[in-house]
Amino acid sequence: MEKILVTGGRGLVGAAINKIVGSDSSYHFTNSSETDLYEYKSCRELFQKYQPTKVIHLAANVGGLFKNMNQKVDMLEKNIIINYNVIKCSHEFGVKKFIGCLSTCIFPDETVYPINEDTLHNGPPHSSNYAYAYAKRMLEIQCRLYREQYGDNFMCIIPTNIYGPHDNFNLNDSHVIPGLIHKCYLAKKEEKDFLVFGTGRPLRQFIYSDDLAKFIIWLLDNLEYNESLIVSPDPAEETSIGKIAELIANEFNYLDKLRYDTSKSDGQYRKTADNSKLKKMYGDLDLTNIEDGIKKTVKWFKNNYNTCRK
Ligand code: NAP
Ligand code: GFB
Repeated sequence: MEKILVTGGRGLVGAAINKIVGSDSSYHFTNSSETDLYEYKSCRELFQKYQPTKVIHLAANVGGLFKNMNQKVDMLEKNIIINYNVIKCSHEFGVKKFIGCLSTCIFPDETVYPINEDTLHNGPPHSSNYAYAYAKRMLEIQCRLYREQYGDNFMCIIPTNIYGPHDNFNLNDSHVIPGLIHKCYLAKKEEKDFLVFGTGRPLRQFIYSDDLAKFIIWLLDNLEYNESLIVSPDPAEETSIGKIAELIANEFNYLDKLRYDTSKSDGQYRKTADNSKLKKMYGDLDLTNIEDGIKKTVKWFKNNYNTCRK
């Protein structure tokens, strides 16, 4: 009998997976109110209770550029602790498939673009998020060591920037899309400028959470595959922050009040990722385009304003 444990189960990605498989009783979606994964004892009790055969490990201390710049110690320590606990328990309880989550932002800043899965450790990450980046790189190392020493089927996916319903819309800690959606909503309500940080020039590849969820579920059944895998749109789908800001402003009919605060950091200019390994395995990715994804996310935010994370 399969038992699939999803850590971070009520977050952006966890909620997207739940939407697809929620009625399937073989899945258990855990969260911090059920188990604090910083505590090894609590983590072990969770595994003891559910005896998972597969694990989708999403739980992490997550945030956008400004949270990463301002909370480096937490971003390193909390992520290292969570990952250590979950992987150690996954081995102890004989989990036969483990999928952890890295990010395209943890790759070397000075590298040949587009990045691919083999370049992860070829240089230091960008200064803005090196704490989170090194914690995530240790996740990849830990999975690799368990594969080499014990033959465990532990792997990592490497998503690019993710967005969609159930994201964290907090103005200080969030990623750019939820942050700008919340900002534009408030600016229009208070008849103020819609202030976008930085120059708007940096480039990003964005993947809608429902699309990422589809690939994670597909990978779960692929027991043989256990190497790191980039999950992103094509490099040509790179979008500027300025274009994102305009798409969001248009959803609120507020383009004329869009302004830039260039005193704020742009962070990494680009982190273009090569998704050819995924395309070779999966075929047509059939991704949600950025216009539709933002439209759906803005609609969800407006409909869930009172209860969403902000
Ligand atoms: P998220 O919405 O913040 O969800 C992360 C979840 O982790 C939260 O829901 C939280 O649960 C849980 N968590 C945090 N600390 C915990 C603890 N001590 N014990 C138990 N649970 C804890 O993040 P996400 O965007 O879904 O990210 C999922 C994964 O993708 C993460 O590993 C992240 O690093 C990775 N990733 C994200 C992005 C992105 O752009 N969002 C890009 C690349 C990779 P509660 O809600 O119950 O507190
Ligand atoms: O999603 P984001 O915060 O993180 O995007 P990164 C930052 C980019 O959006 C910068 C611009 O160019 C910012 O100047 N931006 C403009 C804003 N206005 C805002 C705003 O109101 N909020 C935010 N957050 N950005 C993260 C990594 O990098 O990527 C994390 O730091 C994580 O570790 C994530 O991996 C996926 O894409 O720059």
